[in-house]
Amino acid sequence: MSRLILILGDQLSPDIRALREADKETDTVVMAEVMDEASYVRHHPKKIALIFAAMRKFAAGLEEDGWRVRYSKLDDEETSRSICGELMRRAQEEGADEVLATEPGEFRLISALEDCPVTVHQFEDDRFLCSHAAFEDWAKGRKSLRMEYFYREMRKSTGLMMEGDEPAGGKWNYDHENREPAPGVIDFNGPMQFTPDETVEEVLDLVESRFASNFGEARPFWFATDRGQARRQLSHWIRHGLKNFGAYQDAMLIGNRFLYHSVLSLYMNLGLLDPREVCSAVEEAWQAGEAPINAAEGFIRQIIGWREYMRGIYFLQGPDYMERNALNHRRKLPELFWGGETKMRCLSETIDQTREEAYAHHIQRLMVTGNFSLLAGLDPAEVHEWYMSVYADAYEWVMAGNTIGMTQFADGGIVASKPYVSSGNYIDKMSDYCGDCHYSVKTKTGEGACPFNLLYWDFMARHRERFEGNPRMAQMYSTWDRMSDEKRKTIRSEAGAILDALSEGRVV
Ligand code: FAD
Ligand code: DLZ
Ligand code: SF4
Repeated sequence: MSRLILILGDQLSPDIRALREADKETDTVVMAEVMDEASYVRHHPKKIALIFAAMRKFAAGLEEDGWRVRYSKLDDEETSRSICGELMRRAQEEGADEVLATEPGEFRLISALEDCPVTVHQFEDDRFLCSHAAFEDWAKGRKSLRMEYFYREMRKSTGLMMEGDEPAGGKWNYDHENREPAPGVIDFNGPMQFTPDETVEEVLDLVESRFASNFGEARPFWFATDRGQARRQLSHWIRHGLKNFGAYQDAMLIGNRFLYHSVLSLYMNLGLLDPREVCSAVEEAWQAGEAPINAAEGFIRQIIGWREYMRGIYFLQGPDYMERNALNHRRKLPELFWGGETKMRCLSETIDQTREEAYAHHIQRLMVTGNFSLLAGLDPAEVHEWYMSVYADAYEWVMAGNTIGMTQFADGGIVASKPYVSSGNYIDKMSDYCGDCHYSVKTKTGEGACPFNLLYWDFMARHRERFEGNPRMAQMYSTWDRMSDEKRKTIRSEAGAILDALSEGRVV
């Protein structure tokens, strides 16, 4: 009896595990665009278009390669709602009684495959550099699971940027060289933009007709949708963007949405690029003297450090991780996150860009929308769902640690040793947003005071019991204590007014 080989929309790697386990002569590959996947959150239309277009091209490539492929388009009449439904339908058509799959990156889908009436064997996804077992081993018995220590182990096990047992250049981490505001001139025009071909155009029409009410629009569309294009973007960025990636990775600029960022998460997360090949290409550029050590190390740390670590945390913590709410934050997500009016320039800039590109870089996600959500006490599950909905690179295995852990401190401090919060000062230092804002970043209280300034101290005061014992926060509490009673009262009452306005749907 033949078997089915399931390839999901983010498993578009030619050597994906399920294909390696398969027999080209007798097995049939199943790929399906299904409504359950396209709607478990209200994905940005650009993300759906990216996935469907890349799936169609990948399926065509497999056929050219001699595989028998059964591909279901979303608007085919017979296509069922779910991946399991499609497996059952194809199993009957093909007379197959088992399915080989690569483990999905989300508990929801792993359970759906386990519960599917047809037998599905799920093989571990070995596109990641750290297996579940290796992460569990690393985590076992540790009091704290800090990324930096995990990262060192990953450097050793991959050998990337190592000189024997020592890190290249003598230091594990060059982050202190990586915190510069944007320079006067940015000599990089951003990611390569690809003109939609016939396949992409067909998908864009489909997405426009079926997902018109989702946040954002499918067109204009320029993402790479196959491995060849993704590789061109990798080379383009290494040649022109990498050298300044390190220094300016925390900078934010009105009108420059990508700065020196690679915009490669989209393609790595889909499987079009392998994280190993990306890291090796960066290491080679550094070895050839084409990129400084702080850029190469900083980038490799994001991939073998943060990316692998976030996945490890997700699978270690389990399905209830997304429900954690250590700070008991309950405020509903305000309309401004969906493009509603706001007078805060940093938020409007980041959210407008997110709607138009389905992309924002790390510091915009962390220190603008994430910082604001935490300071405003927004419900972390709603925050998580927002991020899952609006970014084209969003998958739960990588998103959860970033939202629930890193930005919202909802896991009580597993990912972050202290909450990532800041007043307006940080945003002012790293961006040009404040100069163009209704509020004044230099004003701490009263008319026109920057909401980040007020909400920052209010957050510290609200959560004093939890955080005052944290040595990394002691200095902030002594600054707070040195303020006059009157000033503290004013801050709390003005912050309270902002929080009330958010809860009542008034413009902030
Ligand atoms: P670059 O700045 O060029 O960085 C290089 C690569 O490093 C990225 O492509 C990515 O693969 C990796 N990386 C960097 N930081 C992280 C991180 N914290 N966690 C995991 N990988 C990282 N990344 C996603 O891929 N998917 C998500 O759903 C996602 N959600 C996020 C949500 C929040 C609240 C935050 C703070 C970060 C999130 N990130 C996510 C991480 C990071 O913001 C994006 O990977 C990055 O912005 C993608 O753009 P880039 O490829 O230009 O990244
Ligand atoms: C994200 C996504 C979307 C939008 N659509 C599909 C789809 O129609 N078919 C499919 O196989 N995969 C899709 N995906 C990716 C899955 O949701 C993804 O595999 C899981 O979320 C696990 O990461
Ligand atoms: Fe954002 Fe405050 Fe700066 Fe305005 S002044 S852009 S609200 S940080």
